[in-house]
Amino acid sequence: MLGFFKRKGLREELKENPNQPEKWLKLAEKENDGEALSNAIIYSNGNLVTEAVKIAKEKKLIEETLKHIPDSEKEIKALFAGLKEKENNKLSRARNFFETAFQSGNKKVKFFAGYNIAEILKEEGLNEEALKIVKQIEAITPDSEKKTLQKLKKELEEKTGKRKAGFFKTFKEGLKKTREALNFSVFKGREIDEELFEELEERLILADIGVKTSLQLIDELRKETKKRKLKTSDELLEVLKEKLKNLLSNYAGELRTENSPSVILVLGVNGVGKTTTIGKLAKQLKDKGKSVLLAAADTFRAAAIEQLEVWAERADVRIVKGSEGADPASVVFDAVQSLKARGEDILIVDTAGRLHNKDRLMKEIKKIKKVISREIPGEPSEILLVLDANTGQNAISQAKAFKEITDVTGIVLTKLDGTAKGGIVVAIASELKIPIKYIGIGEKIEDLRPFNPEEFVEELFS
Ligand SMILES: Nc1nc2c(ncn2[C@@H]2O[C@H](COP(=O)(O)OP(=O)(O)O)[C@@H](O)[C@H]2O)c(=O)[nH]1
Ligand SMILES: [Mg+2]
Repeated sequence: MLGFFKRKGLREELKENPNQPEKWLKLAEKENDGEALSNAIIYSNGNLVTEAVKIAKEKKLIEETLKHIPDSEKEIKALFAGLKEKENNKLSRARNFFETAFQSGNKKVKFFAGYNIAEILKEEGLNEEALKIVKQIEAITPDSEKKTLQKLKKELEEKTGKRKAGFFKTFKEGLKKTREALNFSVFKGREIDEELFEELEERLILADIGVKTSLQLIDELRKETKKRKLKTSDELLEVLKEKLKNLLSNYAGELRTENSPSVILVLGVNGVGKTTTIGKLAKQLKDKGKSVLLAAADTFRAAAIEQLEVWAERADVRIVKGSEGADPASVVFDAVQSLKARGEDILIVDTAGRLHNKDRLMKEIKKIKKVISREIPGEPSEILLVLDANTGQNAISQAKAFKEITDVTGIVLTKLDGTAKGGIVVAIASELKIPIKYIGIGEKIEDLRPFNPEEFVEELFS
């Protein structure tokens, strides 16, 4: 009896005061009511679409809901029309509808449309295309759907050969320690107060985002809280996420390799991961169809030359080397000649970064650059500085020292997998203003990844 009155009560209440999307949802779920479900979506401006899609599993309810969504809500209507056609197994019609819904400005509608497109493409064996869509919607995945999307992504990566089952380290694993250090989850579901700001500030500093940048971020968050009248920590975290993405996307960039031939000069102190990075990069460029040559211009130690030889073999590319103690610039000269003679695309130069003798290093780099630009005008097109994320704030000092020696076109940040100091990425962007081009998250060839700020920030908060 009581249940009956209650239910009746809810419907009555909504008649009088319809702008209560959560209650419409409740009613829809209880009574399998398409009109209520449509109201839940419309009154929430599409924000309850995640919950609505879950409820609308049966064909009949999907059809009922579809009838009640007004035509003016073009994308939401298309989403449900797509669900209906998919249910009827009319996949190409469904896909057309989802494509329309995919244009929605509402992230949740866009996500579900994209997810369904990816599923249909997979069904049709178009795995590459499906993976492309998955990557497009990754950054807008609602929390509740993250696992599902990652599962689909993994499957597609395995199908397209981008991942050998259970072998590659995922990006998620690579950033595990930093994510744990930041541990943003403890800030969820709280009120915004002074204590929250202080804890958050401390957390940012601990993750090596840098004192200056952390203070700046917190300051901006305080202002935004007032301006946007933020109430909960969850809203605040969303704003922080936005800020980090904006900050980082100003300092991300792709490797320039359009010129043929082009030369990439790789700098950095001993042990940061130069040779390893060069090996990984050589393999990746080769897989893209480029012909690659390596120059072993770190002639300081015989072991360094041997190590590059091992990588050349692994990546199946040629190497030019001198003997231990040879003049690095003369090795580079030989390599450039060889590159030109064979008409190869890209030369990557490994160097010895003995920063303790700055004058000597400066002269050495200057000489190498001169040899290159004399033989191939306009080159080197990239001067990459490799930094080890484990060294935290020290990496910033190293970068500053190298900037005084030569111009740097991009940064490779290695060993993010072994450190909780991944926040250094943010410090690099905000303090050095040099684009981060790659990050290293392990020792294997596949563990060098182009730096993607969206993906990076999402991982930190996941
Ligand atoms: N875990 C991890 N180790 C790395 C990464 N990059 C390089 N290393 C390791 O760091 C060590 C030094 O690398 P190496 O390339 O010889 O540094 P170089 O002296 O700058 O040439 C090696 O043991 C590499 O395997 C990375 O992204 N993650
Ligand atoms: Mg080396």
